[in-house]
Amino acid sequence: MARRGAASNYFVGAIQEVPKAKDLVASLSKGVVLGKKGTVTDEAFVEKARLDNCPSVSPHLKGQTKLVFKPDLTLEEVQAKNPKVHRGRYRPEECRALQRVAILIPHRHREKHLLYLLEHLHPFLQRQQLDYGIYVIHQAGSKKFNRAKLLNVGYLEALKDEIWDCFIFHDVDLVPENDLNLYRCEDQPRHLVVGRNSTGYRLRYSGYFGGVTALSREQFFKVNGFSNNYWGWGGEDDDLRLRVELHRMKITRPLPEVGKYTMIFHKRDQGNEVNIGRMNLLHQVSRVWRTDGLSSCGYKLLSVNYNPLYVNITVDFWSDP
Ligand code: UD2
Ligand code: MN
Repeated sequence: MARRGAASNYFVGAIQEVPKAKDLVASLSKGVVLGKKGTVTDEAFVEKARLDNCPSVSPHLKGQTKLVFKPDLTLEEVQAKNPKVHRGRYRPEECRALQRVAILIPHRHREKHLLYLLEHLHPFLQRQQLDYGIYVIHQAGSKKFNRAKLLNVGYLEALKDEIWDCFIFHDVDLVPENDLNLYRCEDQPRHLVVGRNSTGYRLRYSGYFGGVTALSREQFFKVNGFSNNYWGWGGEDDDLRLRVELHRMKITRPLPEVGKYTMIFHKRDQGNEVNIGRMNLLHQVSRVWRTDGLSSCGYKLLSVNYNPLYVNITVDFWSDP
């Protein structure tokens, strides 16, 4: 299934500048994806062709679900409950999913949150009858955290496995409460978090674009992804909104009763202090978006592990301000 090779995981021995972001992005614009060697088996295609398309609304949706977070939950338990997920991937057996969706989760030192998210997200996505894969992009080292750059890495690396149609950029600590909040892309970028438990389920401000967003492969490519220059907390979500608006796209959201999330309680992490330069960066978006983004995203790829419930991509970055 994966196009990177047969091994279930591999380590990049010597630290090297692996990504050829420019090449990948250039080839995407030509409609070709690097690494695609026609390795998807013919049987898989034949089998897929035989299935009817899944309905636009899955019959398995439950609506609002009650979330329980068990303090002693283990990864083994979550794995045992998801026997049909392999290497972070699943596709419905009964029908052909309408979209291939990659969930990208930026991560460092939030293992418990990741466990709770995996526990809830896998069954949630399966009830939605999605052909999906979960990627966790882990920032190694103790440099300032860079959520946006990690998500750029996730996009570029995930496309080496599969030509995903849709990308969901997902905080590790946000758990969707309502199955009707569909994790798929539409003709405009979508912001899936209307409200959180901690803010009385109200939208924080009208242009708010943080937490969980859905952009198609083309929409994200068109805006050149996220900026790589937001180190520490804040601003990167507004920057992406400005990129979307510059391209005359219009953000849509689910209804308030549908776009509900529980944010697992946390304090501000060490290494993710508020970025006091974020307002200056936000003033430059229209000038720099072409040169700062997917097209200029350099990173050291340390490892890619195909775990049962998610693909773990570990990266390090060269510098922070
Ligand atoms: C808000 C936004 C978030 C982002 C952030 C500003 C919501 C619901 N979310 O989150 O999308 O725009 O503000 O940067 O409004 N993380 C780690 N380890 C760290 C630090 C961060 O894994 O040490 C990841 C993790 O996925 C986390 C995300 O980055 O959920 C955002 O960081 P946060 O949860 O500390 O920030 P928060 O809740 O204010
Ligand atoms: Mn948070």
